[in-house]
Amino acid sequence: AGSISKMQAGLNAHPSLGLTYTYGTAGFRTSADILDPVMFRLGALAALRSRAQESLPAHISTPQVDPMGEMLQASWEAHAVELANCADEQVEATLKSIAEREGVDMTQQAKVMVGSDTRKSSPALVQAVKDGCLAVGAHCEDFGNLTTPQLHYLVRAHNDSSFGEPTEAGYYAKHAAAFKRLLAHANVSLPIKLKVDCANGVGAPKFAALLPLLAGVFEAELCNQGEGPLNEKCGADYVKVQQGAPSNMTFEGDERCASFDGDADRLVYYFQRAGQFCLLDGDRIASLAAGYLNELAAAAGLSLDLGVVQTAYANGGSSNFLQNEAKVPVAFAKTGVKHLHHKALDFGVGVYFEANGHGTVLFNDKALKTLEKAEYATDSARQAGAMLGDFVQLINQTVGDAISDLLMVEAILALKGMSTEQWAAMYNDLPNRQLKVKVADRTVITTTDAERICVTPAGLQDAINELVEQTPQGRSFVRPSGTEDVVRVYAEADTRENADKLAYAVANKVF
Ligand code: 16G
Repeated sequence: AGSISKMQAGLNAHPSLGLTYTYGTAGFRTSADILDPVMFRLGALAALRSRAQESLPAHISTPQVDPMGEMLQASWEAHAVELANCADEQVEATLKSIAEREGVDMTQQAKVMVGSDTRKSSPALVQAVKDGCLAVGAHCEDFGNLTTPQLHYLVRAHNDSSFGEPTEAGYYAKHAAAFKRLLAHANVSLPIKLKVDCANGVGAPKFAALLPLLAGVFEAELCNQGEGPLNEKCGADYVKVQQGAPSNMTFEGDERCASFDGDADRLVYYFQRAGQFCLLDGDRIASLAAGYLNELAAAAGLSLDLGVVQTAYANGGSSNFLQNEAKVPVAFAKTGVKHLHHKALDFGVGVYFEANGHGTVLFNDKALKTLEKAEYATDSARQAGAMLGDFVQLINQTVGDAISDLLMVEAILALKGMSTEQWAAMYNDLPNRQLKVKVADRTVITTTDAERICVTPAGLQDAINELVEQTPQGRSFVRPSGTEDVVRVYAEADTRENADKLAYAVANKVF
């Protein structure tokens, strides 16, 4: 009876608004004003998820996360939708039914870890999650403000002590130590200096908290630290889509700059070349990382089976470079981190990045065993092997992490003695254009082959093929967005003019 009254109290405090919620890419994506009942129910669901994994904590931010710090399993996404949309009177029965279907023992202990960002809406949403946990008798630990990847790290470290200390301080210590061990091998003048646009998000205070641990080795000047609205005219997405600098940031010459996005899971770089803005996106980060980690593996005499996972948005220039020049296998996955992450685990070392700057590098069990058991013939091979081990520590393998990815890029550039200009010269991007098209029902568009081919409506792919054939180095695809009510169009070609022309012609076929 006690738990029933707690549930009822929770439902009274977080009543249904009678709305229908859909689960987009990795989360319920809608206005914070209407998320209160959803977060209450997700708190209860996360407790069940935790129980399903024998008391391993699960965590919640709007994207839900599994106990090993990875994205929520697909079957549980369906449970989340069912629970978010049932009537208040049905919440308890729905939870019971999900528990039965998943074979969850409701008497098991449960723990939920929750983090939030700097937005005004956060405290109320966190309270709703806590009440949801309380309603089903689960323990909820509130970590306060965190970047999304920090929360993934904490969940993983909590469940796997070999991963790191399960505290925020542990996150900083682990990454700073690995970075400094790597930098000890670099022949560059220190400290390395960088300007970082923090998108007015939670990345600002969190990155600032790391910097003292890197004193003397690395310095960053932070902009957009929260004085304006989140992601407004700043942040990784703005910079990538506008192909221009964020506001409130000035830079000169070849000064190297980076942008996080609002929750610090995306990273892009940029600088100026002869007064021209020059973007280094997720494809560039993947190419840099894949090339260098392959060099280290070769120097260590190890075969680690490294590959890169890209999405349809990867610039053709990068895919060509990787496959034909760097001789790295490239696999393609659908947009959305969980698809790339999954595919990356097929490789020993799976480098996955979306062009928008979201990604990481995964070392699978086989690769980790190879590293652990390696016997080295020479000191330099041993050193290369140790450095690979340091990259395993430096890279947040739970999910793309702007802070950890930034340190990885800086370490590689320093170790290679490579300038920003040289990094940008690895290959040339094909000019490209992205458009969004509003249609009555975007679900009529379905795709296959990692979203590169359109299956329905009939005839659309033929029309795209025809336009692409008329365009030198042309490539184009359309897909329904997973986060907005639009259809997205991508086109690339030999010139900016041709890329624009192709994109608009394809967009016209979508109507
Ligand atoms: C989400 C995805 C991101 C993807 C984007 C595409 C996660 C954690 N995030 O933000 O990876 O690039 O959606 O959005 O998976 P779209 O479907 O609207 O183009």
